[in-house]
Amino acid sequence: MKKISAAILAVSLAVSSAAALTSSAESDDSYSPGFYFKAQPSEDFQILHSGRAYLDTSNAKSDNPTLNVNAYITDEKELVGGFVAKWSGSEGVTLDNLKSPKDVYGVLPYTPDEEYYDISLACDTEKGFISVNYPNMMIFPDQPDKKYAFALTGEKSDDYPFAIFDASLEKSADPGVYSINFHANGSGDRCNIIYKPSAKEIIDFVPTGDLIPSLYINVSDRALGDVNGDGDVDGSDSALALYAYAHANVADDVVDEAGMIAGDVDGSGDVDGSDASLILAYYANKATTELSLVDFIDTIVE
Ligand SMILES: [Ca+2]
Ligand SMILES: [Ca+2]
Repeated sequence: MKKISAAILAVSLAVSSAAALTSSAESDDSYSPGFYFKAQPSEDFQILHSGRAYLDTSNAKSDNPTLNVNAYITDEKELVGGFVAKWSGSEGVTLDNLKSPKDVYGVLPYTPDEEYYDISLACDTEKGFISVNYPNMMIFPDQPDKKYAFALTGEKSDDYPFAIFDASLEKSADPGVYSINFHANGSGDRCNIIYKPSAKEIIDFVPTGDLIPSLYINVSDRALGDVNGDGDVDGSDSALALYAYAHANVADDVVDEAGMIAGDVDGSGDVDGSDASLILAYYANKATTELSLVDFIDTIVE
């Protein structure tokens, strides 16, 4: 907790030092930077077309299946000069093994002036709480030649995670949808981005909603697409997915939670006609393709 408090204090100091601080509510500037997660496929996790992760607990190799996740900032105009990102896992998700990009890749993603760089990363594994602070770099007005805004030095932000961490579940986890969520509410317990739309203006922005999408982890006790859990992915699974979609209010006794999770093969968050079609198309091509269901879907869905 000590590190987290230090991170909060650092940003408070940065904000109060800013010469011309404007709150986002008072500004008509419409720039909206945010954060997002991307999960990496691994032995126990598949990554669905939507970016959701999928875990089949019956086939997990580890007692604590572990998902490697990267956190990124969306900053298309490259105006951001500092931020605090905070997130936690839903019940059953343990966050751990937090690293900076320098730990992993040997470089920092934003490199205007490493001299001032003192990022802090804190992980409270008990509470499943992570806080990452890239301190405001725009607080040195006596050095106008310096470029204080972060500079993305790559072609796209996906090349540059600002933090890397693990999210693990128990192999015995109940089927359901788990998640990792950025903090949007509460003073001192929320995400915060400081950016500079013009030479004289600094904006303290709190990203919410679509600007900080959660990462979802779909957990089932059967393989993706095996809606009825008989060990195969075939036409009956497609039919069952379509039935569940058409009878959304009465399907619970026909398709259980694990089946509904397995049926959301594109990871949209729902089982619908698209999932039924994809399962059927995969089944029809099964004899002639070596692709997994996930890879097959990636080849035919935009
Ligand atoms: Ca089946
Ligand atoms: Ca779906």
